[in-house]
Amino acid sequence: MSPIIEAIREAVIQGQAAVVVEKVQQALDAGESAEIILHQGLISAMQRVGELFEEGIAFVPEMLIAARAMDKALNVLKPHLVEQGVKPVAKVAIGTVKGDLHDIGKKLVAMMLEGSGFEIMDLGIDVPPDRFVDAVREGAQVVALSALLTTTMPNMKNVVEAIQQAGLRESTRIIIGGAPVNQAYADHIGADGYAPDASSAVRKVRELVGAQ
Ligand code: B12
Repeated sequence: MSPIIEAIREAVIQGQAAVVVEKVQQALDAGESAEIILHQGLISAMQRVGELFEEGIAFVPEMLIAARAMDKALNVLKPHLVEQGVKPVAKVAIGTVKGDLHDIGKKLVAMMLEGSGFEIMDLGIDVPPDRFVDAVREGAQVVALSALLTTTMPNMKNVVEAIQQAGLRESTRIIIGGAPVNQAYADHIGADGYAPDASSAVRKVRELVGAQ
């Protein structure tokens, strides 16, 4: 790993947002690829923060300040990660399910979808099933659900059921993602698809709506 990427990773772990933003800009100016900065710098740092939390070395405030630093860095990276000026392919309503406050993975998926030509309705975090139903009524053809906690995964099933009960299931494609879920869980709750990360999410959503 190059020294600048290592410095970005370390600064995210330490939650030093201003340093992270400065170093990300420096890395971009030096010709480093946005994907490498994202994966080896930012995402790898968040994985480490998760491990430190499991080991009882980091606590919720440390996770929070690391997340803030990553969020600021994503804003700098965004124009470099996404293609600009693509025509909308379909409308996607994305949100983190009820009870779950994890924002970053969902935001990254939204950003990559937007850059690939999808129109995004970002419903935010802690989103109740009815809000997703409303979004479908407002024109979303795809519903994308994120959950990072094993305790909130079952709320994805509630969203699938709410869309079904509203009589909108046939016209809606539902994709799920987030660290604790997988394809088997998607099949189990009757979702149409699963993707493990933001770039495969774009491929999967394209496939679901029949786009090239
Ligand atoms: C940052 C963080 C927080 C921050 C979140 C801040 C924010 N603004 O998001 C705060 C401090 C709020 C937090 C709180 C808690 N957290 Co937390 N958190 C994390 C941490 C360290 C990083 C998450 C992250 O941002 N990762 C980086 C992003 C880019 O990755 P990602 O979210 O996985 O997303 C990618 C994929 O999963 C996928 N994806 C995600 N969503 C979607 C959606 C779709 C549709 C698709 C297709 C794909 C997709 O694509 C993304 C991009 O590649 C993780 C550890 C970890 N390794 O994940 C713990 C972790 C998720 N948290 C955990 C816990 C336990 C908690 C708390 C319960 C702690 C507590 N005691 O209070 C609370 C719960 C609060 C709540 N109700 O939600 C546990 C969950 C354990 C479990 N199995 O349930 C983890 C795994 C830590 C650990 N190792 O124990 N947390």
